[in-house]
Amino acid sequence: MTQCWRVRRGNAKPMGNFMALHDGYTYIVHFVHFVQIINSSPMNENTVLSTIDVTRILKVNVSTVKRWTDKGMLRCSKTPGGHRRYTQKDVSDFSERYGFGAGDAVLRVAVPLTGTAESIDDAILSKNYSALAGALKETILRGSQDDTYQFLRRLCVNRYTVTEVYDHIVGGSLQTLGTMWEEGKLSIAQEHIATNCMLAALRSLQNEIPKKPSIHRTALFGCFEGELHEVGITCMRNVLDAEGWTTLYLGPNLPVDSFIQAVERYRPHLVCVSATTPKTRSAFHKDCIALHTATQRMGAHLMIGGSATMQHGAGDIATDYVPASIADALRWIETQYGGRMS
Ligand code: B12
Repeated sequence: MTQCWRVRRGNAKPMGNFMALHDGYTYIVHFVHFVQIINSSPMNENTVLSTIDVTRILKVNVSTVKRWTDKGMLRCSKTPGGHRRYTQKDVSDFSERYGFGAGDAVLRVAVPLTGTAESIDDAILSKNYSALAGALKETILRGSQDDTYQFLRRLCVNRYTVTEVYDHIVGGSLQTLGTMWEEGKLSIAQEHIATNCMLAALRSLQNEIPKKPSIHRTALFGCFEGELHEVGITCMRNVLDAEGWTTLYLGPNLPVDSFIQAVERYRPHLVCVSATTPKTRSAFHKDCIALHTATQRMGAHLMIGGSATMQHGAGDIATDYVPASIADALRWIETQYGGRMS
């Protein structure tokens, strides 16, 4: 079990079993063990902690604490015998500065990070997206949904924004996977296991993320007929869901007539499509025109993302916007609908 404490201006407040990620507060997620330390001893910011105490609070090993200390990231004093001593304030300053929420139930990544000697903790602190994407790729290839979920959750606990996670780390890991498949280093079965693992983890993560109150806007998400690449719209759906939108997920492989019927029935404010491998350029443009006409008629906006938009001429596509990324889409949505996206 975990406890989450919300901290602002020195005022800590328990938040229940999970963290809220979107409201600009600093969250420090503690194991019950740490909560017990706090509860059992009268602790204040000058309370002196040993290296072992700090490893328990931050949920990292002794060598990581020593490395951070030696790099000057984590302040400490030394006893006459040369032992490191920390105050509670040293640890909370470190957490605050580096966004390292005490490692709540975190994944201990068993695989080495590809192409780098850095540990996963260092990669998180230094925002080394490619190392993190490499480690995430190894995790999904092992097919463990829980490890994948814990990996993504850990990034969120450490205050990675959803756009960083989706655009750089999730996107980067699957891109490398695609290259491996293209080079014949992966079987189709392995690729399917890995992608399904990612999709399942993204859904689990979404169930945990606190949602903003409803803003009474609806968005539809889908892919045209024959299109199976759905990770892009899954990410976008997660983001808008957390922002208080009502989201309806139509999924991959949807005939355009059914898409249009859904627009007429649910009257969304926004329709999001992901396109990666359309059957033909002309079929793709035909679907875009049909859907765009329908969304315009219903007063909705249409957004079409995915790599096909680059290959098939972003400027020629019948749509209101072609986002280059989730981050770009959020900026556009802010300009269209107002509000501030997290
Ligand atoms: C997973 C995967 C599959 C899975 C998809 C499963 C699923 N449920 O989604 C399966 C196994 C089904 C599959 C099948 C195929 N695939 Co495939 N696949 C991939 C892979 C490895 C990852 C795609 C992915 O999910 N990326 C991660 C997401 C997050 O990235 P993304 O889609 O680009 O989205 C990002 C942005 O573009 C944007 N975005 C995307 N959409 C949207 C929408 C909105 C509204 C917004 C705001 C933003 C947005 O936000 C995202 C985050 O930044 C890629 C490799 C790669 N380089 O991408 C190949 C890849 C896309 N596949 C490829 C191919 C060739 C195929 C097949 C034709 C293989 C075959 N011969 O059968 C089939 C076609 C299936 C079909 N009819 O659609 C090629 C495409 C090459 C090309 N452009 O022509 C790639 C690039 C692999 C390669 N290197 O050759 N594939």
